[in-house]
Amino acid sequence: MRKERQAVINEQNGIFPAVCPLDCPDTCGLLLHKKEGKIVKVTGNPDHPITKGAICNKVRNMTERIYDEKRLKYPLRRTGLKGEGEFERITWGEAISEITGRFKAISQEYGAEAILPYSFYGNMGILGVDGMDRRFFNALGASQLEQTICNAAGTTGWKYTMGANRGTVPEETEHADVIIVWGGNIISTNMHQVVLAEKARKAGAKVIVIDVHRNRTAQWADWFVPLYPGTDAALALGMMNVLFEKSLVDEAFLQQYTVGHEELREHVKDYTPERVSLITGVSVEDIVKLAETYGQAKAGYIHIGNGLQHHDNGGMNVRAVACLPALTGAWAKLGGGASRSNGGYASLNSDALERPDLRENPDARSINMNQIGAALHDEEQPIKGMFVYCSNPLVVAPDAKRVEQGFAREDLFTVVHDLFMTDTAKYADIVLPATSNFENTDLYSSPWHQYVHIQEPVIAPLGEAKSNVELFSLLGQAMGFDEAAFRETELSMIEGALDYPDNPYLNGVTLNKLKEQRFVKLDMSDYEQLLDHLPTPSGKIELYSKVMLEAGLSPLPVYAPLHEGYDGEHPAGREDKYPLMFLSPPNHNFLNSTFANVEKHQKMEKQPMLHIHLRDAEQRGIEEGDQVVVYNDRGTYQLTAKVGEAMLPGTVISQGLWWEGAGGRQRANMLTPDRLSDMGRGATFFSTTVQVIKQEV
Ligand SMILES: Nc1nc2c(c(=O)[nH]1)N[C@H]1C(S)=C(S)[C@@H](COP(=O)(O)OP(=O)(O)OC[C@H]3O[C@@H](n4cnc5c(=O)[nH]c(N)nc54)[C@H](O)[C@@H]3O)O[C@H]1N2
Ligand SMILES: Nc1nc2c(c(=O)[nH]1)N[C@H]1C(S)=C(S)[C@@H](COP(=O)(O)OP(=O)(O)OC[C@H]3O[C@@H](n4cnc5c(=O)[nH]c(N)nc54)[C@H](O)[C@@H]3O)O[C@H]1N2
Ligand code: SF4
Ligand SMILES: [Mo]
Repeated sequence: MRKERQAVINEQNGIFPAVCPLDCPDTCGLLLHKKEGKIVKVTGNPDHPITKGAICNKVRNMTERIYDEKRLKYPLRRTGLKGEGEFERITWGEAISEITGRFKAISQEYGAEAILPYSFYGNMGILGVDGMDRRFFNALGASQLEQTICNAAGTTGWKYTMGANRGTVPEETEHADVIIVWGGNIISTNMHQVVLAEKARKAGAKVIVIDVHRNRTAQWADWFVPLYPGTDAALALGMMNVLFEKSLVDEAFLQQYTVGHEELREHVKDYTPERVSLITGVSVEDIVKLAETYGQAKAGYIHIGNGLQHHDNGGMNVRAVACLPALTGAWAKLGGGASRSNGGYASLNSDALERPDLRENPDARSINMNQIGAALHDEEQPIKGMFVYCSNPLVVAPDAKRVEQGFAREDLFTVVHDLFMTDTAKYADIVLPATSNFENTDLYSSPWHQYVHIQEPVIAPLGEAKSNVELFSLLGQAMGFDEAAFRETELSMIEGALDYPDNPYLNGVTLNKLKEQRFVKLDMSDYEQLLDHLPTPSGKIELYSKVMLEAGLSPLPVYAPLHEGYDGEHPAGREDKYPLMFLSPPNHNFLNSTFANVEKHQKMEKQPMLHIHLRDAEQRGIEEGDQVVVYNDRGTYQLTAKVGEAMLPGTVISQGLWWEGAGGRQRANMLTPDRLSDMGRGATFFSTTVQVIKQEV
């Protein structure tokens, strides 16, 4: 491993192929331009069949982050109070021995389940986040983390219907003639889907955006349909009502490929356009027009975003939308169908990667990452040790004040491994410097397209930074775990991950090919028969799901109002002390909390803003540019008002996960609830109500 790494790194100048490591569906092919041992420019790789040389502004400016002077270069030990950010430099040897010493002591006194890893996908490299790290925590016997902060609700709702995370592949979508972008801001979050949709549009397709916010994508679309937050299931059911009423359904398709269409046909009679209009805020005419436009399409494609599923009823929202292409038979048309995540095509050998066999306590307790604040307050089964990597929970997890209070506990031993001194890292006892992805070897697949990538180091680690793989391998050995698994090289781990006969899509994807070509397409020969053997209990699209019934859910899609939030059918709520719904989706120039601390990206994004409707602003004496305070019982968030009509009255929106250490004033998640969604125990960030007042100066 060492030799190969050296060979690449020593090549001082030139252009090196790479892959974008960020938690973004596009997984772009990149080119790194190197001069005198430094990356001086990042461009798109024109040879990449899907991303074709185009990349976003965030990553075009990636060198600003890689070489940011604020990057952590050495291990640190806290000297000040938790949260103060005062640390001293220590050696790796000291860091490792302190961590292993403390973990051993905690295990002895409280059991290893008192230690909790907290990670997400700050770097999508699979070896570092679903590989060596898992081996370490498995062998340690630590508590397990339910990683449900992103799309768990939607995944579950989709899987009840379609069986697996496999939908329409991107290349096909340029053949669609009606494209519905439902709860996704793809201009900012999936830019190459926009390129494909634009191609379709040139050939006559219509693009419709269904969203609570006239975001960048809605501004680009042919038709923007605004609705009240969390009412998507009602809208989808209203469309189904019209599709059945007007005989715009494909009866032959329903017969052959679905179960439960007769039950659904009866059931949606309750969702008349009149009732659905009241719930959603979409006019009766628009509901009918939407259903007709979709029902009459030759090949209707629905892109299901993340927005509609970050709600109390998020699973059902996605479940309901996922039923639509089955009604019209769009699945059978080139370009038609739907996709939410296509990650299921590239599923890897997770047993080989994560080695669950190293765990002696497979029933170890599991903690939901959305409820980390509450878990850190649990006195009966206390968490005594935390290991945070590839995540920034103080900024990204809901109910941030409780999270912060939890991390502030003096009796909690916390390690954070990151590239930067994040708001979370300031609460750590030990902070460890992480390499950027361009400094390591790792394997990347895309949740959207069907190419698998390898990344090998293009520059040497900055300072004393170590990759996740190197770190957890070191820690494992220092703990005395003598299994060979802790000495395996990255390349050997990649071979293990790809050796997975259970997934025929991986046929022919090998380490050798990856090393030669940098990215390799999955074997998609099974794709044509996708609908013939869906991994649902019936093998068909389940419009009625017995499994849901067994899980205590409605077997047919239904609309349920949010716990905290209003729709037209529940107008009394509007008298409440928190009369506005607050949504905090991603912004254009950050990637979750990443880049929020990079000056260049901050400048591109300007400042944290609150979009507020003219009517709601007038009622509060708020004008454009005013400083406002958004608050509820959980916390406060200070923002600058942007007054307009970008959403229905009653909804306010602030994009982007700003953080305090990066110049933000408080954080969006100070306001968000840690309730779990109806399915998949997912996050409910967007099911929040608030009040807004003008800040007196
Ligand atoms: N630039 C950029 N790109 C990113 C990210 C980023 O932070 N910045 N994050 C990445 C990650 S991890 C993810 S998961 C994806 C997420 O990307 P998307 O799938 O685009 O999802 P979101 O941006 O969370 O939300 C999309 C839209 O849903 C809307 N929305 C909120 N509630 C509702 C609702 O109830 N109904 C409907 N119909 N719409 C609603 C929001 O207003 C927003 O416009 O993006 C990835 N790409
Ligand atoms: N209010 C609100 N909250 C949200 C969302 C929202 O829309 N609104 N979106 C949610 C969603 S969809 C998601 S996916 C989560 C994302 O939550 P996270 O995954 O936690 O957020 P990121 O900012 O992507 O990454 C976290 C950290 O990983 C670090 N990192 C990068 N590479 C490496 C590495 O190789 N090793 C180590 N050790 N660290 C590394 C980065 O520097 C960064 O600090 O946030 C969720 N939170
Ligand atoms: S963040 Fe997304 S669009 Fe930007 S380079 Fe990475 S994969 Fe491509
Ligand atoms: Mo996400």
